[in-house]
Amino acid sequence: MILIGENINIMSTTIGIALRERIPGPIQNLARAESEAGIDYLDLNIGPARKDGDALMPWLVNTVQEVIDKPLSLDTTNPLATEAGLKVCNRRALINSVSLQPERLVKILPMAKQYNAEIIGLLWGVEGMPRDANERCMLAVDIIYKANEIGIPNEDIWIDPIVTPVSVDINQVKACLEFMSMLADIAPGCKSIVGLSNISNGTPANLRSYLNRTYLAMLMKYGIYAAIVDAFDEELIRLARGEMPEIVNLVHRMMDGEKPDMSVLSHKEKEYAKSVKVLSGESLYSHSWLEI
Ligand code: THG
Repeated sequence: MILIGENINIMSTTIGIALRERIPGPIQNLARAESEAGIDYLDLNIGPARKDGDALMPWLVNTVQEVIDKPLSLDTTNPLATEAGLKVCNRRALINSVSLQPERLVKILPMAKQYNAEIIGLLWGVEGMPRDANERCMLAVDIIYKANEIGIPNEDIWIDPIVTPVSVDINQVKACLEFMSMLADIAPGCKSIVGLSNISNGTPANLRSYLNRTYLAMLMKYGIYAAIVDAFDEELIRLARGEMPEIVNLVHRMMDGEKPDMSVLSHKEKEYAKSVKVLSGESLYSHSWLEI
């Protein structure tokens, strides 16, 4: 699995300041730390960057590629910022992301072709968030068709179904999993990717990783190709690297309907089992789901 570190993002207080003040040190330290933690790509998230995105993104790309040779994912909704980043990027880039707004598509797709970048196709339609797995399929087919049309092959398209927080809408959590089980059939050759930490947005900070890890194990049932993750969650990285096969097996058996005897599970197995119940909609999410 390809792991993309999420940590360089403008929402983080220290990184937000470093970006605004153009201080390379904290960003380069974080890039090194993410790299040492074992991630494969670095996500560079500057958000909407409406004002000076076209100056900020190239500065950030240069700041990071000066010290790290991993591939970069350019994460912004400002197409001018994306293009300015692509111009200076000295390796093959991943554009994060392309959605189905026509005005964005006409800018980003030719740009991806011109700079030979890969793209994340974000399943966000003209009417906003897709409501279920079928709407996601329609959006995926649409985006892939338009990308193919200008010469971007399926192998360069990473499809992101948009993970929503479990505390907001469990049906969307299930829809993402269902969509993942369909993707290989509707889009042969395309890759899959999620922003994993979205699942636990709004959850107490000390509990987020339980949901992140369990949802990743669930997505692994459908062969998830890549995930944008917290680079410093060591257990998550071990899980993704195939070093926790018993846990993954337990999660997958539960997804197939098996009801394990909770009284014989280890402490760790119980954490995962309880989280599977919440993420599959079997029990209702509450901040105390691990204690029940
Ligand atoms: N899909 C794609 N790109 C994405 C997302 C996605 N990019 C942004 C986001 N979702 C993935 N990245 C993050 C980055 C940080 C957090 C969540 C997702 C996060 N951070 C903590 C917080 O805000 O509380 C801590 C911030 C800090 O201090 O570092 O939750 O879905 N294609």
